[in-house]
Amino acid sequence: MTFTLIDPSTGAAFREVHRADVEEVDAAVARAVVAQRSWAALAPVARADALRAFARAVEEHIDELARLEVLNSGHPIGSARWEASHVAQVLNFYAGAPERLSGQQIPVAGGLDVTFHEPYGVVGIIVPWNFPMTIASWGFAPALAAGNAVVLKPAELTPLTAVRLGELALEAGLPEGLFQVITGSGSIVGQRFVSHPDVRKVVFTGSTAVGTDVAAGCARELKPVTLELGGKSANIVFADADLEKAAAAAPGAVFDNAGQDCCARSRILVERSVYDRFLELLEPAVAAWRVGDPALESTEMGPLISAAHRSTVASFLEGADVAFRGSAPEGDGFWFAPTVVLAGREDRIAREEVFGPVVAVLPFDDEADAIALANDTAYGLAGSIWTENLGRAVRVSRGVKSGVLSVNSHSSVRYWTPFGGMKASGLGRELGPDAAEHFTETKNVFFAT
Ligand code: TAP
Repeated sequence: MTFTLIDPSTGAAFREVHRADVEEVDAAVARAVVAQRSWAALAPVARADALRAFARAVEEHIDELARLEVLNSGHPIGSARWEASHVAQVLNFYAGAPERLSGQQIPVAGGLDVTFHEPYGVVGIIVPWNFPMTIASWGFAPALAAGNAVVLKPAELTPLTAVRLGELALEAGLPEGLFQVITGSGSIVGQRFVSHPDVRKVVFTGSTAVGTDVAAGCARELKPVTLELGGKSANIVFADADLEKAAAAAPGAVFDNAGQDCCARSRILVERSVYDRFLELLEPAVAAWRVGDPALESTEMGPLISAAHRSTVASFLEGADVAFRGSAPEGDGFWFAPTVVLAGREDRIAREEVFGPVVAVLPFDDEADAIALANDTAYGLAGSIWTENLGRAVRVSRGVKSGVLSVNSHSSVRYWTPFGGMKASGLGRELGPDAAEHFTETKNVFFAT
């Protein structure tokens, strides 16, 4: 059985990929169990060296990985190169972890009490199609560093870079079976990660609906799960902000990766007194956003991932009050012009994740109203606050229930700082200094003397 890959910028089929069945998953997990035992027994420095070698192999193939992502996912080449180098940086960062995963020595009477960070064993990682390489690395790099083996399931739409990373791991000298990439469907391969007794932890990134099912399945198996789910993040612009700067930055915050970004600031909340002025500034910034051939260095936004997804995104514009739109190529490919909608608080576009290049603009009255409006969705992943008032920046950033916020910036992801969502946006944190520890269980041993 195979599935067909489509180039989203042309709509043309270009490759068949193997679809694994349950028996193949079970065989991969069995290999992973064996590989993990030897990997965990290695000296920490040997695991660190192996991860650095893997990082070097990725660095040497940045252009190749980036071009695969352009073809498979329609990402602009500049972004795709950043993504590939980010994978190498994540590997290098967590290569520092094996030698730092220290336990504690706790004072007790009559003996010695020590804690150990034990790896889970085999970790199953399920990733979506929007950032196939980077999101996979947020799971596999710290999981491997902590002494686990990894089975990784890429999305059916975008498996190519993950498959290549699996080959590069072997070429770099990682043991056979330690890091395996299994292509196939979520309902077969993903579900088997959830139900397989030897997969001892699951990391799931994707939609809130599927994540909830995955979490329920893991609960039945008493299996820990990290969930990175959807978002409806707010970009809050106060009247005292540098409006030119805020308006110039707003398109990048929502149209990056054609809006197919869990952190997309897909709601712009603007203080009522500067609402009209902000829209005047936003319009030319949206018009200037360069949408087109992802293979060109100058392109800022490529196509959507599929025809089906384009229909879903378009459905959000039915009955919507469109203020203005940018441009997009005509013809084949899943193109969609960046779109700015004026929305009411109860509108579907103001509450549900679009996962496309559509942003809803809403006015607010004061600081308390801004916080209430920002929190008025099921989600809580990211967000931005634009103000020149430091006290307000502190108050609002403490008041907004999101896992990742930035002030006078839209930055969300740095591999050395924690990342993850509140409410329906997820459970647990990836990245940052503690991520490797999240792939371990604490064991306590008391030695009587
Ligand atoms: P999903 O449809 O949820 O798919 C995500 C992954 O789960 C895919 O690999 C999919 O496999 C697999 N899957 C599907 N059904 C499954 C099941 N029953 N059991 C186990 N695995 C299953 O999401 P998507 O459409 O690919 O991605 C978009 C969503 O991901 C958005 O909501 C976005 O916000 C969210 N996202 C969140 C983050 C973070 S870090 N919070 C980052 C990126 C994306 P198939 O390929 O077979 O469908």
